[in-house]
Amino acid sequence: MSNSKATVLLGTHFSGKSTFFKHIKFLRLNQNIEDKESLSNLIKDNCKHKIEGFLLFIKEKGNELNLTTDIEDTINHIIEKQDYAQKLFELINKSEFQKIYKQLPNYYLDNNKYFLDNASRILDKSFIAEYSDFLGNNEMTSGVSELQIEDSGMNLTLFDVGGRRQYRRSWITCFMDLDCVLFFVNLTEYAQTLYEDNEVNRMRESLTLFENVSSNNFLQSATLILVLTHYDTFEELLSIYPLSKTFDDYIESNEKDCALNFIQDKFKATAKKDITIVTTNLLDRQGALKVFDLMKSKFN
Ligand SMILES: Nc1nc2c(ncn2[C@@H]2O[C@H](COP(=O)(O)OP(=O)(O)O)[C@@H](O)[C@H]2O)c(=O)[nH]1
Ligand SMILES: [Mg+2]
Repeated sequence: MSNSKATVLLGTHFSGKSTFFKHIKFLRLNQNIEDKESLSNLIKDNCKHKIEGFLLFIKEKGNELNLTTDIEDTINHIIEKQDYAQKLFELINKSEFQKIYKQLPNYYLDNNKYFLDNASRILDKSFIAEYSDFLGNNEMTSGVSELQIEDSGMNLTLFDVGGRRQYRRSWITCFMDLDCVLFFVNLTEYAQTLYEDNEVNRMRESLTLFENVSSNNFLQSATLILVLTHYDTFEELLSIYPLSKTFDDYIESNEKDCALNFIQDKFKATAKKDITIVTTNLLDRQGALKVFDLMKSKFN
């Protein structure tokens, strides 16, 4: 048996492919973050951009949310004056404002939660990005990135690819001689649509894509692992955005893992070959290692 193994990471955008790739790169190559200053500035800009989008969204929903005049005025001030300092920190730390935004599905989607929860630290003058910021921030992947590592006596190659529709054409270039496909699905995407087409639910797109991948002729001999990510925010989101809004065949339940089982069953039913499923939180290093170890166990 060859000791060279190749794995591709597939899935729609924001499903966690690059986060997993970053973890493995850092853990196995013992790398440090290069150019922390540029990264810190980039994260600051992304944070401002995200928060502005979030505040605009809240402002638009103003009446529905029963915002007080004080909160409304503060939001207007921050947006108009681009004042991402004291006023913003005061606002997002106000318990009455927290009660409002923590009830919005948007808070749990994309990486809004990371940016809002960490805004005071990130927007502080002395901010220097840490490993957790490197993971929490996201950059869109367009081309194919390759990582070669040695682990447990094996030469492992990982390919990370772009998840948006326009980048999926390049996926096929990585499909030759693969041993494993890690197919990433963000569990919170049932409440989202695609960036490319806001008429299409993201989890439905994942289901179609998963079916195509599982029936692809080039991938028949590869092990297929479904990696369900964002488990940490999934539970919180379920309580404010019911799964039955997306899947009308889902019967709402208070049972902890009912929604998770329902989603797993949907993917199992579409798969055209055997699959293994793992559920994880990729912001946690152990969460990434759980996936990595499972993948390696398939090579033994
Ligand atoms: N809360 C949470 N965030 C995650 C998880 N996995 C990835 N993310 C975040 O989701 C965003 C998109 O992840 P990324 O790996 O860039 O997705 P990709 O488009 O599939 O490469 C990043 O900001 C990550 O920090 C997870 O399990 N839980
Ligand atoms: Mg990516």
